[in-house]
Amino acid sequence: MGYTIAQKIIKAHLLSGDMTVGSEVGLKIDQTLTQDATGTMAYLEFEAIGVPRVKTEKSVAYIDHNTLQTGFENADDHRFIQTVCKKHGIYFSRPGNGICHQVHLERFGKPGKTLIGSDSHTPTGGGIGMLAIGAGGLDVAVAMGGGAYYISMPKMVRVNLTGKLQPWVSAKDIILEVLRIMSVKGGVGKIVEYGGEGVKTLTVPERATITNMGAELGATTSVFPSDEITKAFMAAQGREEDWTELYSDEDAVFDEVIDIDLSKLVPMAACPHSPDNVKTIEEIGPQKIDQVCIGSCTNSSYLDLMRVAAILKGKTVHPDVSLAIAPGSKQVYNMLAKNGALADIIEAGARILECACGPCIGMGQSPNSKGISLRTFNRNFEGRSGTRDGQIYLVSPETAAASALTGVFTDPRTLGEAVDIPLPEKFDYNDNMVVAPASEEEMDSVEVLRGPNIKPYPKTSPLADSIDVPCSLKVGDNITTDHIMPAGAKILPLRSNIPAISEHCFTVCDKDFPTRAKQLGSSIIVGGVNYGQGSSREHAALAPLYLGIKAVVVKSFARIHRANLINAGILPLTFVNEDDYDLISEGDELSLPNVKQLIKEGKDIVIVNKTTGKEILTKCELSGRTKDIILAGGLLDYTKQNG
Ligand code: MIC
Ligand code: SF4
Repeated sequence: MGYTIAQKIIKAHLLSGDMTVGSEVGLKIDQTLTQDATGTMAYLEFEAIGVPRVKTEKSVAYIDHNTLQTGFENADDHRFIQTVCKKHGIYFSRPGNGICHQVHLERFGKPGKTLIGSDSHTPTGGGIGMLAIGAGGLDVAVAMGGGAYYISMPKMVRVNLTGKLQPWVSAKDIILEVLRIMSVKGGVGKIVEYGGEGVKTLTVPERATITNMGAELGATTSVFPSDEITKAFMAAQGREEDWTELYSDEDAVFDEVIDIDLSKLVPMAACPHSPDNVKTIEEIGPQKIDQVCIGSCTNSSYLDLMRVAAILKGKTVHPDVSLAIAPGSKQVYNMLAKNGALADIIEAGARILECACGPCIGMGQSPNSKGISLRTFNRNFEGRSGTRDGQIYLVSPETAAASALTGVFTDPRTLGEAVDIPLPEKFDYNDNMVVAPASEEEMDSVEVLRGPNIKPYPKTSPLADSIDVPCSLKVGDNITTDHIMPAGAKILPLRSNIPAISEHCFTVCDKDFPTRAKQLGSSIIVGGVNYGQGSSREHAALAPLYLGIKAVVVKSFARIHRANLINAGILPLTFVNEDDYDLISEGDELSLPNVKQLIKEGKDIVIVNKTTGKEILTKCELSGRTKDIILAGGLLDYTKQNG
């Protein structure tokens, strides 16, 4: 039996486990990436582990999220990350160099290698045939120290692409179609591999749009073959020697196959407030819009912005629309500036932002109240834009630019003859904004500079014999990490200060939660299906840890968040019978007798609702390793104990 691309990479990096679906496999990690919003914590954790120099082939730290410097906090964090990188063997991509995923694809990614990143959109690297996976900061810290990264062996999904996209239909429309078919939880426990004749019609930046937004499926990752098109992209980046060919075997076995005829796709949008709430632009109709934002790690490549520039050239943005554009990297920005496309964009009236995440993470450009905003980004969760009642639609750059001109949802196919932008033979690459680490001889003399906002990792404690605590919060289905630990310009500067950021935990759902949880001392949270979808931010586990949360009981978890809870020593429990969700109300007194012993023995855990007298059966599927992590009180303690 042959192997899929992902299975081939896993096999070549297997440190433990046997690749049986659902069982735990430990992988050797070749490359890591961090960004600044998760990076400060990841490097504090790396320091706590105590390995002097990273053991990976390449580790890169990017500054791209917290770039709005309205106080000392973000600049202090950047300086901390820069100095920590210098000391410990990590490359540092300076603010202004671009969004981690875009830059990593351009400059560092290599087909066939493993990459983990403390950001859920790390699968962007799958666009060049990497096994690129989003993880919590602590997992990245462990991998930098040479430790394995563990996943539960995923099922394999093949998305078979046939035909060719019609003019004006975009890679974004392909991933929107996949989301429409599979939903935001359809990818949990799976790796999505793209294949078929249609793959040959897609450039690397287009493939990367698809693997990037594959994160919204809940998938472990997504991957494309590494072929002649990949080779051409890498050669254009001056990195042909980093290219290797990679295909799945003819007789590879997939657990699921999805067929998409590219020629049948039309421009689409993910409507508020979920990336899988997909409709065609035609179905939405010519509704009035208020804002258009073009950029983010999904759609800010040179090809994307050249198409946008061509659409805007010689025209003016509609008077009722604010158009903001953030190029994905310095390379893209520079090339647009040199070839005149930037002038076309400026001339049309766009507001040009620095190359960073910006509005995608609520760092500015929040829309007006009830504002309809078309964005080329990957997430449209409620409130994420910074405007609680903002109505965010996720669209292709072509749809975004066309609509910015007309002031209403506009199908770009109405623009007439399509623009044909070829991939450049040579990108204008220059790594002068990447700072290399100190040499082994010099590293000891580097001083790590810490600002006063940087506070240590919260206190952990080993799992108690029994837990007797109330339920402090009950939430519904599809809770995102943006609900648990909101982002935005006001809260993001607190990412290295868990006590301060905890004051915002779950405030989107219940503004009194942090105070209540603190008053209760210790408590449990109850949730529905796909709890913790979205971002990889471990703060969505560390803030609850700080607020005394001992267990989270839900119908089902999203992958990265569940791993982050385990890493933080918080018990991730699932209802054996989903209907039992109804048997716990906020405020109920709960008891988990003998929980430590039951975890040790791998048995189901009974929650006694002391308020109602009802008993609820829950389970906590743990491998030997994750069991030990939970018993130790989290991955940091476990790693310190186990070396
Ligand atoms: C996001 O897109 O939600 C983020 C911000 O990039 C997060 C990381 C974070 O919260 O810092 C992610 O995707 O993991
Ligand atoms: Fe940045 Fe947005 Fe991409 Fe997250 S999804 S890495 S916030 S651009």
